Amino acid sequence: AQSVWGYDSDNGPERWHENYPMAKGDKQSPIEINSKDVRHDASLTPWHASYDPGAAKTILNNGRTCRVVFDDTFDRSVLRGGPLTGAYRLRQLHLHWGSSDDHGSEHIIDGEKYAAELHMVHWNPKHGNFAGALKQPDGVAVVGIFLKVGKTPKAEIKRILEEIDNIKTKGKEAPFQHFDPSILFPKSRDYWTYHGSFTTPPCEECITWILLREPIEVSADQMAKLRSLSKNGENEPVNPLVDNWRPPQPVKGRIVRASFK
Ligand code: GRE
Ligand code: ZN
Repeated sequence: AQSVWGYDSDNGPERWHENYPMAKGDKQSPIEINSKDVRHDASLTPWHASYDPGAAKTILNNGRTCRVVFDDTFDRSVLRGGPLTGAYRLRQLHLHWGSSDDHGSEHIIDGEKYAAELHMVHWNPKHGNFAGALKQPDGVAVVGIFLKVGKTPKAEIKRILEEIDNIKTKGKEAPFQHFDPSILFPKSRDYWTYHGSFTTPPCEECITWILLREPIEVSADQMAKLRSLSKNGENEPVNPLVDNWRPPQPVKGRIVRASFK
């Protein structure tokens, strides 16, 4: 079996199950969503995020993604409503992206792949801590936001991209404070929801996905900036960090619900 998982042919998604058998489970993510198979659910209420800009701590490159980490030691930045019961605490956000603008998202909507997908990861404090939440079906809630290259780029993502030069290589970390990630939300709160998993090993099946229908726009330059991150450590040969997405997994009878008609 491969020593460390990644996205290359020798350690990529097709081989994750060798070390992480859950990767072949019945509730894996991402999935392909087809509007014709989605069930509108009028009982799905709106979701609300109440984020404290003071909870943002650091930004880092772990060689597989770029992640912003938040203080989750108390209920300071929380997500509630929608398909969720109770308040879930924001722990981190990160992105998945491609090597060109025509692919990079993990979820696929009616055949459409977006240039990137942003994941805001929250956990249910009734399970005590994050590790405990990963073992529970209602342990984690992820808001997924699609990024699309367009003419009216969202200025708010600049804050994250500005830091990229400071975390170019694997293992680099920089302070990232006073940031309210709700500035990244699109106008519409419409969403799809289903039960699935982490899209990275061990692929625990503990996630209530809340995927936002409206993508946010970024510029081609902004996407290029994201692709300038490296998988390699400092003073190692350059290996661009791109195509850190998992392909769609079997739906296996799961129903995707929509908050909108
Ligand atoms: C990831 O590592 O990509 C990830 C998480 C948590 C939830 C979803 C997800 O770390 O894709
Ligand atoms: Zn993710």
